[in-house]
Amino acid sequence: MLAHTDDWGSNMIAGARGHVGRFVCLLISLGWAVCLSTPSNAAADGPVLTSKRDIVIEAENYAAHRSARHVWRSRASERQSVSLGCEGTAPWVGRAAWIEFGSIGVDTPSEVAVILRYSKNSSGTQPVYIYVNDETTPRGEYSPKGTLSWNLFRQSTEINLGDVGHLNKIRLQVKGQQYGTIEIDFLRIRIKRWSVPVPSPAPFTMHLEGERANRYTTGQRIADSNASGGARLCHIGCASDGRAPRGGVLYYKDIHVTQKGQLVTTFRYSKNSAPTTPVSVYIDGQLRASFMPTRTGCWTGGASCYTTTDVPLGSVKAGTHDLTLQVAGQPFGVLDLDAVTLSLH
Ligand SMILES: [Ca+2]
Repeated sequence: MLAHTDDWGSNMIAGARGHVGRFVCLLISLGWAVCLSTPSNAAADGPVLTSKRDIVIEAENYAAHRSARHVWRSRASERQSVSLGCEGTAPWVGRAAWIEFGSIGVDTPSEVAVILRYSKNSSGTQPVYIYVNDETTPRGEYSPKGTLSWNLFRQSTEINLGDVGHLNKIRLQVKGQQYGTIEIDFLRIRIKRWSVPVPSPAPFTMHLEGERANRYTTGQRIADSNASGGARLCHIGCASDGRAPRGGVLYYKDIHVTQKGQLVTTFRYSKNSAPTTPVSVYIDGQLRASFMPTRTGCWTGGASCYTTTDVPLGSVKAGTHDLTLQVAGQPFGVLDLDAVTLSLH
């Protein structure tokens, strides 16, 4: 059993090195202990943070190491700790060492800290450096205090590691000294600020092809390789031969606006008639704006025949709306409409 039964409120998690079967025990308020066995192959997946509670990993469950020395200690959690910083036998010469914990599995941006349970019975205050993921600069360091015996353990203060986009690995590293720098019993990872990103609603935008009006009483569909969707609605405001004025409406339905906001329509059109006749723009049957299309100099013949005009329509609620354009008649037409883009601002 690898978890700490005294770590109330902690995620009690085995490390990534793996053992044959493991148990996760939860103490509940009536004093019952509920133990769940997990398959041995689950250990290979490593701990997964599922709440704001701490992750505790036994030091001896490191995923990788250099010159780490496993030690049996009666007062250590699971009676095991890991010595860092020396090697061999007496006189225990100093040696650089590290242990790394992998597959920690914090995948949201968070501010994290670690707390070490450790012992130290060597001189000085040589620090332990703490690295995150594969970073080459330590995020934190901690100078262990003497505990009079390697078998007397204490907890460090909280060592803040700052913000991380994700947390997959933590490495504890020492330069090494005679008798060793530190023995680590376990590592506690604390999520100080749990930054679950709140997805902001996608900005609303909707593209309508002018020629795909659900209903229109003026205008004719015509193909044009320079038009959006390969076509536009021409002869809006005149007869099909382009001469006699003939007003009418264009109607677009099922405009699903995702949130409340200021709606702006952007019209793409061509125009080679006098700018004398405006376009009235309605939302849900209510007149919202009127704009005078700009003369572009040609109805068709290239992309330069088209221009765009932004027309603010005021506030709309989230929900389904419809858009109506209305023009009076004008010789040669008021505009050839290619597309309408709706957006919220
Ligand atoms: Ca079009």
